[in-house]
Amino acid sequence: MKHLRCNTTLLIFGILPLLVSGCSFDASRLERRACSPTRPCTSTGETCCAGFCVREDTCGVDGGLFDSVPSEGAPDLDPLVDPDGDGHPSDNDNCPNTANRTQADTDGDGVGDACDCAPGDDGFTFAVVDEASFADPVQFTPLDGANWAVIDEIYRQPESDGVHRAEHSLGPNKEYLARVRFRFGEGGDDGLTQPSQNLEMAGLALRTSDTDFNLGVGYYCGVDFVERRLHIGYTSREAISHGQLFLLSKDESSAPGKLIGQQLLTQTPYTLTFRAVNQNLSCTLEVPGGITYEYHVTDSTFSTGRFALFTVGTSADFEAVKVCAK
Ligand SMILES: [Ca+2]
Ligand SMILES: [Ca+2]
Ligand SMILES: [Ca+2]
Repeated sequence: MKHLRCNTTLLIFGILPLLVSGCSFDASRLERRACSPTRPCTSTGETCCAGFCVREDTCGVDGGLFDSVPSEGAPDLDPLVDPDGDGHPSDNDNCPNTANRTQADTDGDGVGDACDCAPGDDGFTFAVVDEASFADPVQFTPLDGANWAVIDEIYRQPESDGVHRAEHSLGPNKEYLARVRFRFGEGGDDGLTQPSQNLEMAGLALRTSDTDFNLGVGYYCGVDFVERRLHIGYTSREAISHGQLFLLSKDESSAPGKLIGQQLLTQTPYTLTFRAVNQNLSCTLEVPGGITYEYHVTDSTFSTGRFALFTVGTSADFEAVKVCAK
């Protein structure tokens, strides 16, 4: 295997100094598929470069993956000892099944960023699904039957009309952090309001009951495409009975939602995080370009029963879903 030596560089990543050898650091590259002489790359145009599958034209090129991973301290090991091929034996690897040569662990909880459900929050572990189990209907229930589909690890709601949810049961009275990347698709009739006032909303919900399967009681963290608002609100049984499924907030002062200072676009990736810690709930939207909008409420009676992806009056794609608990 070809080796290229780069100068050792000290980078600051969050508050932790991170020692890497190379010309740049790009965390996303460290999650690429590992390879070895006994486990070659299978995709057309890829080659095994310093233990990772990369495009042939980037191997050894400045800024390519090869330059971003340390060669020192990361020897080729027996695949039985180091199945992810990152140079760290599984017994001493903070993410044994994903190649992460730097062993970056931003929150210092002993679980490497590469397989930490919430890399920036100490103590959260996967509560519901990882990407591999996300498509498992036993673990994740599409309430709308065939209306939900999993295609290339993207959870897709193709129906633009009505309200749609896909849910998973959670234990009560824990702290949760849910994160998803989503894209709005075509808008339609929400089935709740006058056609001229149609909502087009997508987001995450934490419901207060694990038993009232068909009642949407609980909190939602959603983005209103038409009004360009970030909402965190509460849907009560009373609200449902009055047809106000996604319009009321338990904290009335938060009812208008937070105005998003730019036009929202279809087929554009937005990242949404719904965090419930110490009965403080926050909803955070990250838009391309790094701008973040956040909204939060406090509820001393908060508890959870189910997690849901939801859409109202719009089709949408959800991907990279993580639901974490502690
Ligand atoms: Ca390893
Ligand atoms: Ca690893
Ligand atoms: Ca960690």
